[in-house]
Formats: sequence, structure tokens, C-alpha cells
Amino acid sequence: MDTAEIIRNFALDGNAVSVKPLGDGFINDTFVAVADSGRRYILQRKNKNIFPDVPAMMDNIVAVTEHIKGKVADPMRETLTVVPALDGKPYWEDQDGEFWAVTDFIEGSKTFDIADTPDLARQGGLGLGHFQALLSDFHKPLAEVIKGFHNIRWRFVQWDASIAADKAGRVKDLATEISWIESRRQRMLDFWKMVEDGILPMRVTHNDTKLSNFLFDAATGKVLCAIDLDTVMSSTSLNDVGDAIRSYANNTFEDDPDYSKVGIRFDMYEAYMQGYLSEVKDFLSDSEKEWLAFAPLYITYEQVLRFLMDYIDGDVYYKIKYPEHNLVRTRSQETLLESMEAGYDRMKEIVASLL
Ligand code: GN1
Ligand code: MG
Repeated sequence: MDTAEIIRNFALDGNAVSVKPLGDGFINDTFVAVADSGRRYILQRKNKNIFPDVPAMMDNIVAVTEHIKGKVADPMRETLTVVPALDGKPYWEDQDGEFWAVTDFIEGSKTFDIADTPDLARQGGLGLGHFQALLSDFHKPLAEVIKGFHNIRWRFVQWDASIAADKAGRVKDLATEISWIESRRQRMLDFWKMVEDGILPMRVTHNDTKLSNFLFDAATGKVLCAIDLDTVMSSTSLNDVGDAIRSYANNTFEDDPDYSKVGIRFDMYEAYMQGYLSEVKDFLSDSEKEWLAFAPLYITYEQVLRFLMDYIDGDVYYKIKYPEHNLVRTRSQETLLESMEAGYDRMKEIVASLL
């Protein structure tokens, strides 16, 4: 893979003079390219095992970013800019069938991995709320990039098959975890039924709303925009809030093996929701408002199910750092969900006080 060759297939401002790896993402391979004009770009090889239709995914990203650009003061900094290939397509396919895409590097920005102050959580909430507000009038169909991504009915189809197959022979040791999942199955299906029945509306969703997927202005500290738009799809916006809370408001990281540290922080929850609701409360439907406090429970449950299912399957989806990693993730997120269940009334009160 010669990235210096690959980048030549894109319509940059000038010619690339260097291409270097950036970060250590689990899904795509990411590089930063510098052109002789001084402009910088992000080059990515998109993971086609996870994203089976990269052209459709890139069409989603172009449609959504073009829509945002039409509505913001600084279109080059307030959303990503997809740089087309020389043939005009928003991606380039190499000889090995790998898909590559380029976006502008947004200068003067920074990211964070851990939210340790309510102020940062408030900025994160503003960022997601603003993203949803800008897209609240976007009604073109979007491709379903990953089938049934946050659809618990589909996840149960996969779950039932995993348990039946018991590929790694681990089911016999997981009676407690499995019954933990089963005891909540109906409650989660009831929630999803409201999406299926249109009681909860479909909107443009980001689907990976953790802190590190938002850019902040390096000078002012204010949130700039959502990045990593690969999983942009149509779903319920509640999942995006829920997934953000799962990461912003957990007292520790998602796979902390010290379960005594795990739990929801209400100061972070309140700050995030304050920022978020200041952007969206005028257009959220009554049903969305009613179920807002439940959103983190749903998505954390789904995450427990996905971690445990991967453990049952023999660790084939998530990268693991040690043999029991997926089981630790499962238990850590179970603990988080239990703290959310215990604090559900408090979250409802916080939401009510902010509406
Ligand atoms: C994966 O790798 P990352 O952090 O972008 C996963 C998310 C999970 C997350 C859990 C496409 O996201 O759904 O919430 O791991 N993304 C995909 O850490 O499966
Ligand atoms: Mg991601």
C-alpha cells in the first residue's frame, strides 16, 4: 500500500509532499497528507469488512455535509469537507478493491478522549444538539450502512443464533450474564417497537457520538463539529444522546475491570443534557422528550449484549487486549446500566427541569 501513490488520485490543492499515519483507529486506517500548497488532508482506507458498501456510505456523508454547509457561517470548519477523486467520485478504489477517501484537515482544532469536567460535557451536548438541529430538516433517504446497527430486534436475531451455535463453548459458564440479558429483553423490545411504529421519529443520526468524534476550536475551546461520519444513517436520535451519555457520564472508561469505579455521574449527565437540550428542545417531539432519559439505558443494554455476544462467538468483532476482555467489557457495562436503572428517576427529573 503506497499511500503517496494513492493520494495522487484525489483533487488536492497542489501535490502531496508527505503522507504519514495518524492515530491508531480500530476500524479504518488513517493518514495525514501535506500538499506543497501548505494544505493538509486526512486520507483514510475505509474498512470494507465493516462497511460493505463504501460508495453508499460516502454518498451519505456527502449529502449530510453539503446540507450542513448550506446553513453554517464557516462551512469549511463547521463540518467535514469531502475531497473528490480526480474522476469526481467521493472515494477512490485501488487495484486491490480497497476504498480510500479524503477530507480536508480542519486546522486549529483539537479533540479529547476523556470528559472530566461538566463544561466539556456541556460543549459535547451542544455539539450533538447542533448537529441534529442542522439536520432536522434533512429528509433525503440515507443508505443503511450497517444493517440493524442499533435495532435490538435484529440484535436478538444475532444473539439467539450465537447462543445456539455456541462457537467458543462458553455458553455453559455464562448463565448469570445470559439471564441478565434475558430479564431485560422485553423492556428493550418495547422501546424499539415505538421506533418501528413511528411513535419515535426517524432522523439523521451519527451513531458514534463519543467525545473523540467531535472537534473543538483550539483557540476558544468551543465545539466545532461532529467528525467520523461513517455511520451516519436514519434512526432515532435518542440513540445518539444515549451513546454519548454512556461515555461522557460514566465515572470511568468503558472496560474498567474495577467495577466499583463504574457508574453514572449526574453532574456530567446534567451538563451534557443542558448543552444538548438548548439546541434541540424546540423541535424534539413529545415522545422523544418523554423517552430521553431512557435512551442511555437502551444503548448501554445493547452494548452489553454486543460485548457478550462477541465473547460467546469467540471474540471475532471487537479487538481484544487479553482473553477475557469482552467479558470484562460486558460486566463493566452491566454495572453502568445497573447504576442508570437505579438513577432513572433522577435522570427523568433532570430532563424535566431542563425542558
Ligand atoms: C465501536 O471503534 P469505535 O469506538 O469507533 C463500535 C461502536 C461501539 C464501540 C464500543 C462500527 O466503535 O458501536 O459502541 O466500538 N462501532 C462499530 O467501544 O461497531
Ligand atoms: Mg467509529
